[in-house]
Amino acid sequence: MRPIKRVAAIHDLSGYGRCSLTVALPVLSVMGIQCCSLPAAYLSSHTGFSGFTFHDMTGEMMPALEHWKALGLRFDAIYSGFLGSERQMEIVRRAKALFPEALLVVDPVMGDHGIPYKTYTPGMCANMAALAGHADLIVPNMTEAAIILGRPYDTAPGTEEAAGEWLEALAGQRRSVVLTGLSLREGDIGLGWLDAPSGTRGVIQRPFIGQEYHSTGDLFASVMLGALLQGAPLSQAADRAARFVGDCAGLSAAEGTGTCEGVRFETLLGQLAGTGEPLSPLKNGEGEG
Ligand code: PXL
Repeated sequence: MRPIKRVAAIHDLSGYGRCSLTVALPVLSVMGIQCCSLPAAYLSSHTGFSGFTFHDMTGEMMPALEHWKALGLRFDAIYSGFLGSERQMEIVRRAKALFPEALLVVDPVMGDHGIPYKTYTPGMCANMAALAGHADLIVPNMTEAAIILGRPYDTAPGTEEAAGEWLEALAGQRRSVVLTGLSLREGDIGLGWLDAPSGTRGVIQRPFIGQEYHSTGDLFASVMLGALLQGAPLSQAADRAARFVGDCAGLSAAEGTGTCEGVRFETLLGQLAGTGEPLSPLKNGEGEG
């Protein structure tokens, strides 16, 4: 039996609001991937709601990573998202040093619509941009791409050619990039992708559902990573994730879900299941390895 794929997921845990670990855990699990969680902070809700509580977990992070190392764990990917402090960005880099075999996937969560999230200071944004520079794959939205590149948000690309230039700039010489929130035509939304190992790039556009929901980037990145670890090439993994997010947004719009609550993915999770290897019965004495 193929050993289970394993991800170290370093994001916040927000009790309410469908983002970060509360998305990554169910998505990766249903796709047959073990999601080992390293909560960077506990929030009662994501920062889009007023009055949220915030408990920093920085002190737990290196000891947890060292414990995983002592247990002899290996990771197929280290997957980071929303982080709570500059120090945590350094910890993600140290995680990669501890587990060099892992693909470093950085969703450089910093903001949306040209505005940083409430807890993100300029120093944190600079450190996140530096962390992105060490990643194997980054998944910025337009706001985050503009911050990383030091370009004004209102110069974000609206043509395939301009998107290609942003992708090349974000990729540097070695990084793969999926740039979300790319709209090439009125009524469409999608992404641009650049696969560094093959040197290929392209765009994907889908009809815009008409409502923007909170934290769809977290759902997108988690599904895409799951598909990548199942063996899909980057373009197919991104397409799968875009379709799933689109389906969840469509359901949310039909059900009247509040945009701050994130998209209703729970009842559609089954769409993601069963695409890994066929299950084989466990033989006596066979463990996880
Ligand atoms: O979806 C990104 C995200 C993740 N985690 C927290 C957030 C946000 C966006 O606002 O507030 C806590």
